[in-house]
Amino acid sequence: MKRIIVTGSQGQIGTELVQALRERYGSENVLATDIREVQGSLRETGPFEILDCTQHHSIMKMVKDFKADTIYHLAALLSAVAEEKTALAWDVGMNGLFYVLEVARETGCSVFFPSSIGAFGLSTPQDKTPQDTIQRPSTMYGVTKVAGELLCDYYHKRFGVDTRGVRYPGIISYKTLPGGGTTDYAVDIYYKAITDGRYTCYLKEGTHLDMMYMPDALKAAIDIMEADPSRLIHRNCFNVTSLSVAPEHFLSAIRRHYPDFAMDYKIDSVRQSIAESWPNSMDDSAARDEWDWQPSYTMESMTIDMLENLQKKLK
Ligand code: AKB
Repeated sequence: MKRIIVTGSQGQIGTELVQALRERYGSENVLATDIREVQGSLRETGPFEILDCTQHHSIMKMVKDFKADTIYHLAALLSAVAEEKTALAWDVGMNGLFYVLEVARETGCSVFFPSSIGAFGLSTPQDKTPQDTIQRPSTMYGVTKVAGELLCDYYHKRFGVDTRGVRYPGIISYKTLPGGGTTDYAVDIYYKAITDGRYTCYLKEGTHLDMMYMPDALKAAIDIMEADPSRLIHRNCFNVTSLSVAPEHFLSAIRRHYPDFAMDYKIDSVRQSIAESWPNSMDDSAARDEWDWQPSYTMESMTIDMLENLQKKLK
């Protein structure tokens, strides 16, 4: 059975990935870690430790004490907040990953690293963005993601570390809120549909971005780490996507269930320019070919599930 450490476990993906990993591999085999103390389900359902992943010795001690063989390294700042806190974004995004890879090299751990659509930039082809293409991002988040992809490839080729990863699109979930991303509107809109019946969107109508429902994002993280390595040509940073959507598509999908739901726009120039530098839609055929990636949710099935669960949660 795998012995897994998850860093950044209180983040949007971490909170739910820890539960999914505990269900699959056994609670006692999945150590959730974060720089902040945690209460609630992460602590109640299995082991939890404070971990600052910018400290090599702390990661090494944690891996040795837990006898870990796999690290899901999720600690990072999201795109909009990384533009505010560039030094911290670099420290967590780059130094954190570097130390995780060093520990993996020394101990033989496998490493999962989540890259993002943020690893692309304005000079990238925006429609059906290929797996291998131009990557000149204009954000600190994007710089750390591209460098992270390269570093993971380097540690695999140079030292044989089993590094794997995906490029996530915006992720939508009713359980955990994202914190400071460009795609956060796609979560906020469902909350506001239930609580206020209206939403003011900070991205322009027509701004297409890739999105994915959380259960598919969790499946991608687990499936890539379980994939047969002899089939993997790319290994790190596989494009994975489910939906290519703009704000008005969420409006229509929600209106099918809440006909009076209304939306207006007040554009946030920082997040709008980040969104415009990202793909409209990614080509994820490499992931489909090399490890049988396939998302399960459509806009309609995701919207029904989000609204049903948020009704229970918020009322
Ligand atoms: C963000 O908006 O920063 C993230 C991402 C797409 O990487 N959700």
